[in-house]
Amino acid sequence: MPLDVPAIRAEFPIFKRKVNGHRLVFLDSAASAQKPQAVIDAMTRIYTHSYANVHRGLYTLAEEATEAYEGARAKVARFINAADVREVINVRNATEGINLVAYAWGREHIQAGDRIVITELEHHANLVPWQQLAKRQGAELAYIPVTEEGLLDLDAVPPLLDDGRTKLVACSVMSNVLGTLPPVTEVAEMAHASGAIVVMDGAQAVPHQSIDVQTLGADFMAFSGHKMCGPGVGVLWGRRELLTSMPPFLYGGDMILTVKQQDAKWNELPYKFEAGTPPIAEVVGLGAAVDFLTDIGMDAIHAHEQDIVAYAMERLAEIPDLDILGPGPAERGGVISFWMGAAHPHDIAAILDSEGVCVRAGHHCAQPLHDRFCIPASARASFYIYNDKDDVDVLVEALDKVVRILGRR
Ligand code: C6P
Repeated sequence: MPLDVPAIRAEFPIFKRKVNGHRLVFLDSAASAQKPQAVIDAMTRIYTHSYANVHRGLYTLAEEATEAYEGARAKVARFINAADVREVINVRNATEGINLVAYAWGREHIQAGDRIVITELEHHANLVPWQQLAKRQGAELAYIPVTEEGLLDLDAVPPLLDDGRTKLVACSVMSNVLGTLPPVTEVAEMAHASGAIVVMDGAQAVPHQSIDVQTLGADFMAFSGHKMCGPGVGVLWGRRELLTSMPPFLYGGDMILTVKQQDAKWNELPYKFEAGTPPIAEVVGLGAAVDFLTDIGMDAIHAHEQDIVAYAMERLAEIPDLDILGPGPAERGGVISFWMGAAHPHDIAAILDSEGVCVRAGHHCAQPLHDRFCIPASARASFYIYNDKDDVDVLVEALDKVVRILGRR
C-alpha cells in the first residue's frame, strides 16, 4: 500500500508552519526527524500525569512511570526483533551506544597487535571511537574501501580477515552521505568466520526499513530514537551473552546490585548499562514513535522512500552541473548528497532555505568519506514518511534558483 502522505503530514504539527513565507519542505530527516503529535502527547502525558523516577519508588506514580518506561523498552525490542528485552539498552544517542561498546567490550578484548576493521563510508560516530580505541590499545585500524560508485569493495574484505588478527568489524547499515545499503549480512558472515565480532551502526537504517537483529548478523547495533520520529534518545542492542560478560560503561546508581565501601556488584541486564536516572519521558516518547511507525508499516516506508529517491535522482539529473554522490536508486536508501560546480554547499542550503526547503550542508560528520571523493563538503536531501514527489519538485525548482543566482561551473 502506498503511503498516504497528506494524512501522515497532518499528524506532524510542525508542517502547519511556514518558513520564509513558503510551505515547509523538510529534507533533513537523516539529521533528525520531525515529531508526530502522538509522540509529543506521550511525553506530555507522562509529565502531566505519571512522572516520577523509575525503578526506585514504591508509590503509584513511580510504578506508572516504571511501567511506561519498561513498556517502551519492550516495544523497541519487538520492533527490532530482539530475542530478549534485556538486550535493549537505553542510551543518549547512537554515538553513546557505539562508545559503550568501544569502552566496555573494546578495552577488555582489543590488545596490541589486534586489528579493528571499519569501512570508508562510516559516520564519525562509528569511526572515531574505534580510531581512539585502536590508538590506546596499540591496535591497527583498517578500512574496507568504497568504490567510485559508492559501494563497499567486498573483494578487499578477506585479506583484512585472513590472518585472524581482526577482533572487531564495524559497519553502517546505511550510509548517511551516499545512501548506500552495504551487504552487512555478508560482511558479518565473513567477520564471524574469522572470529571477529560485528558492530552495526543502524542510525540511518532502523528508522527506514524493517530490521531483525536476529537475522542481520550483528553482535551489537546502535541507533537513534530522534531519527525515527522519537525524542532525543538512543538505543544499543547487544547479544545477551556479550552484554553479560562485559564490564559496565558508566558507574553509579541503578547499575549496581550491592555496594560496599571498597567494592560493588553489578545489577542484571539491562540496568547494568543504565547508570543514573535515565531519560524517562524520552524513552516513553520513543515507544510512541515505534507504535506510530509500526502502524504505517516499515516495509511500506522503505518502498515509499525507494520510490521518492528514484524520482529525485531522475529529476536532479535535469540540474546543470549537479553531481550526485553514491550508487543508483536500487542500491541506496532515501538520502541524496550532491555538489554543484559553482556553488558552495552552504550557499546552496541558504538559497534553498529562502524557498522553505531544509537540506543539510557540510561534511555530514563523515570527513574521511568526503576526502575519499576529493570534495570538502556536499549538500544533502534526505526523505522520510512525510515527503512526497511534490517536495522533490520544490527542491528542483529551488535548485534552479541556485543556478540562476550562483551561475554555472
Ligand atoms: N547523523 C546526520 O546528519 P546520534 O547523533 O548519535 O544520534 O547519531 C550519530 C550517527 C551515527 N551513525 C550514522 C550513520 C549517522 O547518520 C548518525 C547521525 C546525522 O547525518 C547527524 S550528524
